[in-house]
Amino acid sequence: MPRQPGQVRKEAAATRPTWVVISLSPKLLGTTADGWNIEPLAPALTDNHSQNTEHDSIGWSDFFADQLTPEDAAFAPMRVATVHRSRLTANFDADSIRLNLPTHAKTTDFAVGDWVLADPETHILHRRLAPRTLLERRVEGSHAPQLIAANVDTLFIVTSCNADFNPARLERYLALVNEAGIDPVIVLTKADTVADAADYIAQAEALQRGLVAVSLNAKSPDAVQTLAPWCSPGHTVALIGSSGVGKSTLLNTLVGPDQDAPQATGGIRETDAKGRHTTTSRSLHAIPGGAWVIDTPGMRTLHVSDLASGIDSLFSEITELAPHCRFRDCTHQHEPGCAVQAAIKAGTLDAARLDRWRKLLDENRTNTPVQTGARGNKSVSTWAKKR
Ligand SMILES: Nc1nc2c(ncn2[C@@H]2O[C@H](COP(=O)(O)OP(=O)(O)OP(=O)(O)O)[C@@H](O)[C@H]2O)c(=O)[nH]1
Ligand SMILES: [Mg+2]
Ligand SMILES: [Zn+2]
Repeated sequence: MPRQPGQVRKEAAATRPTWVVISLSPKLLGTTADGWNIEPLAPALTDNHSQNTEHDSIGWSDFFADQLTPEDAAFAPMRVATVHRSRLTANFDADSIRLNLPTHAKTTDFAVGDWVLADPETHILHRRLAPRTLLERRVEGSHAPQLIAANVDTLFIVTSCNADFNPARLERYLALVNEAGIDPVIVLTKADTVADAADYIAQAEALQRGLVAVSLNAKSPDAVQTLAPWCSPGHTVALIGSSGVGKSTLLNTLVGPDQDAPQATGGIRETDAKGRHTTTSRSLHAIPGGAWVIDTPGMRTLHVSDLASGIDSLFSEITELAPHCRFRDCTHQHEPGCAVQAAIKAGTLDAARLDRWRKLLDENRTNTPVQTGARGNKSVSTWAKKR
């Protein structure tokens, strides 16, 4: 079988725990009086595989097992590895397979990282399991949001210690990631090109309360150690950021030197550090140690829409001051008794950050569809979450 983009190397995958998929294959699944129960099957598996019988070791958990019904008996869970216009591939039984879509299904309804049920022989897709987390973004001119990645535990927002570093753009990514309920980490690549990355780390960590930023050389094997706290077995991380920041370089380092199909990487323009959009599709990869990593194409624009709560938590130091303003509808511009302006005067809040907060909120308000309720009440749409 020709190797698909994003395919997990069979040898590498074979070293990974895959028992959950095996344990849920129809041969081993059974209905008990009280419904599905995969637990009793685990001991049988331990005969062949004495370790790694933990159900979450490949990212599978009770969250997905609880969605199975007796009607799903003939199907096996598989994890979507790549999504293309007309085809999907998935990891199943330590192999990469092409999923056959039923006529009504569209590839755009699936995200890399999704768990799906499919026939283990024909690979005909049966259904998608509801994801635990879903990163999606609104694309201008399209009603449906674009699905970026599913079932991600940590989002590595990747930027470089060079002209790519831009607090306002990082804030946009953070708002998106917050809204999806995923933990963000800022990963500063190209630390080897600067004398000291400490200033970049400090600037990045100031963007959100509790935010962690790390710096590394994406080409160096040391990067594996730096990112290890987020790459424990069964965990899924995704790399997002603009083109040329080193997402695919980092992915190759995390997968290690033995892979036969490394991700392509490309140079950047000297003048402004912009990349060439080398990666064109999202893909899921197994890495030694048992985590999964999703590589994504560099984003050109990040349209801010329907991210009100993500923006609120991003700028929590401002939103927490607002109730202390004298007027409930204070715009924090010229009103007397404004707690936000007082914080700026006292030097505890950065005026540039207030400015960026206002711009992001305005943009979000302009782009978020407003729905008219049953009694004519206007409410902000939560279209993305209602699908
Ligand atoms: N010196 C140095 N170069 C790096 C580092 N990370 C990436 N590069 C280089 O930066 C360029 C772009 O790297 P890619 O991995 O292709 O970037 P990308 O983020 O995947 O880009 P797209 O696929 O276009 O989104 C390549 O020439 C890499 O060798 C790093 O930490 N240090
Ligand atoms: Mg790339
Ligand atoms: Zn105010």
